[in-house]
Amino acid sequence: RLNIFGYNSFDTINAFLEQTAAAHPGLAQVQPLKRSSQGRQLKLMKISTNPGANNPIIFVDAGIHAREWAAPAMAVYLIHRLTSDPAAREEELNGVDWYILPNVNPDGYEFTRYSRGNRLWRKTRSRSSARSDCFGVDGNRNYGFKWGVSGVSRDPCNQETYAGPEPFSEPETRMVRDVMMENAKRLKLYVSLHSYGNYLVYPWGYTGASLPDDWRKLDTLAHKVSKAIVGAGGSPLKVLSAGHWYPAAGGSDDYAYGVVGVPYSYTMELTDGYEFQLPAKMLPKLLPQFYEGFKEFARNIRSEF
Ligand code: 0X9
Ligand code: ZN
Repeated sequence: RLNIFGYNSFDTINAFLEQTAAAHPGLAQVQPLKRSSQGRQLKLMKISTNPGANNPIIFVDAGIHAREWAAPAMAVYLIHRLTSDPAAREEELNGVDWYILPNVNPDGYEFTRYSRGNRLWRKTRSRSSARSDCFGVDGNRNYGFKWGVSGVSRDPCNQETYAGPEPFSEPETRMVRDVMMENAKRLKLYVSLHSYGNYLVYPWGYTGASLPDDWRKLDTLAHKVSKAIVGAGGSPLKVLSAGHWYPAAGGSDDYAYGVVGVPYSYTMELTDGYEFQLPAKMLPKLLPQFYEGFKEFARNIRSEF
């Protein structure tokens, strides 16, 4: 049974998606994607009051880094609010469709939950085959834009930033890529949820030496979102380019912006303290605060597109 202010198993989250779609036909729909390395079925939640309208799409994913538990919790909470709160139909869902992938690294996530796993595992759990006996790739170094040029390890046994044997070596990153590509025309905002540190960063992530031409637009919207979160009692977000924070190539944010052509692309790092191990009792405060940030995103996407 799902705990909306808790850390749920991947299976519980998937069941919640199906229950939500069944309870709100015509509003919420599940699109089955493919399977993770270990065979877990990924499901995309599509929420729309008017699926035929060709609305701009906001695409949110979470959990590419296994240990960052606050991220899938936020994605689940987003789905919950968008579908259960009647006010959302007049506001957040007015003229905007939401595609949410609440856990894009289920193998890693479940490994952080097993008592014989590792709570601080970050990567996927793919087997690096002939190359080594080590497991896993950093999904946020695995995307095919400027792959490998900065902030990565080439060593499959590196626990943090191994970029993989080639771009999109991981079924998990290929699935996110395919969702982006199939919806490229309508995709106007992409947010990848991570933790921790209260950052909202935008391209470029692969370098701190240059910025996109329209970085001011990305920066302005990010500051509005931060303000909305502060208005709800949250801490301000640190807004800057990802590469000015620290350069790291192969991230999903750069791919969305640089290859897919998504005009607004961000990585959002939830929480200000407790690092990766935010106690669940903090979620009832944190998640509604960040939800106000997502409402601000939606208001701006609706008025611009
Ligand atoms: O290093 C990352 O992948 C992200 N930080 S985390 O602590 N959650 O691992 C930041 C990614 C920012 N985007 C790019 N560098 N492209
Ligand atoms: Zn992360």
